[in-house]
Amino acid sequence: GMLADFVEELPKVELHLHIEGTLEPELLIALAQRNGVDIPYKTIEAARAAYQFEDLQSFLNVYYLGASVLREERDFYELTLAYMSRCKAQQIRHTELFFDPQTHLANGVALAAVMGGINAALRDAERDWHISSALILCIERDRDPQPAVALLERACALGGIAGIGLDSAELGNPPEKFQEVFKVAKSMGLHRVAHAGEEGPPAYIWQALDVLDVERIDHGVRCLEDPALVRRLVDDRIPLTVCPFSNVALKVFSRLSEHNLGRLLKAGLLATIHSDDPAYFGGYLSENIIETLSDLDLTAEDALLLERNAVEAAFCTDQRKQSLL
Ligand code: ES4
Ligand code: ZN
Repeated sequence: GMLADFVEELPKVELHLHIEGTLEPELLIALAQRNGVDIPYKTIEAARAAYQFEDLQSFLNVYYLGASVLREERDFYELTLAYMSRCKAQQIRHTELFFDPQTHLANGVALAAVMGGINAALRDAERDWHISSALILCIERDRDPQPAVALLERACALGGIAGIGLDSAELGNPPEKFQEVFKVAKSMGLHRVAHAGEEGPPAYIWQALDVLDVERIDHGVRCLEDPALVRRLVDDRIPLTVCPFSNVALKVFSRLSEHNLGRLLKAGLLATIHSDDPAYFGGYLSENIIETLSDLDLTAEDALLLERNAVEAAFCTDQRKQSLL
């Protein structure tokens, strides 16, 4: 339809994307074979059939299993270049990628292999397709916070890190556990974001703001439960990187037409739409925007507002922002 055409052609910005969550079943099966990693699915169809989730934890189990086929630097290069080629096809001009180094280190993969592969693909996509990017190192909140500072310092020494994030199982793992590594990140001049208010309560969003000093909240959809928090987010123009397909797949909302994005925008919040783990949740950025706007009776005007919000929320230079508008 007309709205779909408009959104597909619109220059777009992705701000909430886990690179490991772009591992499509085809590449998953191919890498499992190439690297001799035993995974419970033998076919592409069996892998897709396993992508049915009850909540965040049931998803994470499948996601970390998938990530275990990534072993060599070229695996990370191929994964990232395949994603950047999707960006080219979807008119995504700037993308900010999360990665989960602790998972790969636990799998015995060197940090230099992970970052070397990702950074080389980002460089090639910038050179060949003029897609700008930023790489955000995610700390996994369901692991021990203690080794995080040394990891961050090692990653920064390798180059290409724009910011720090906080992801994985939210409930029972409040942001305040990660105060030290976020403080070090700020002192190093890094950007700071955290997943909060996806499954967790508004108190976790407050902590992300007040203890971790984050510049954006990833998800944040539960903020509407706390009017004082909404005032804070509106007054400080804190972006919320909302991922509608993810929220439905993980049963944060029962269906897309029940999503609260329309209410977030009406409250004056700086909400944006993103794709989170598109290989697992059924679509990339264009599909997320088109289906969400359509199911919530939003318009092309709203699509423009969402993309202007995303440009404002992006971690790139003002000059690059001008060229994205
Ligand atoms: C994630 Cl949807 C989501 N939430 C938290 N952590 C994650 N890591 C990858 N996807
Ligand atoms: Zn996420």
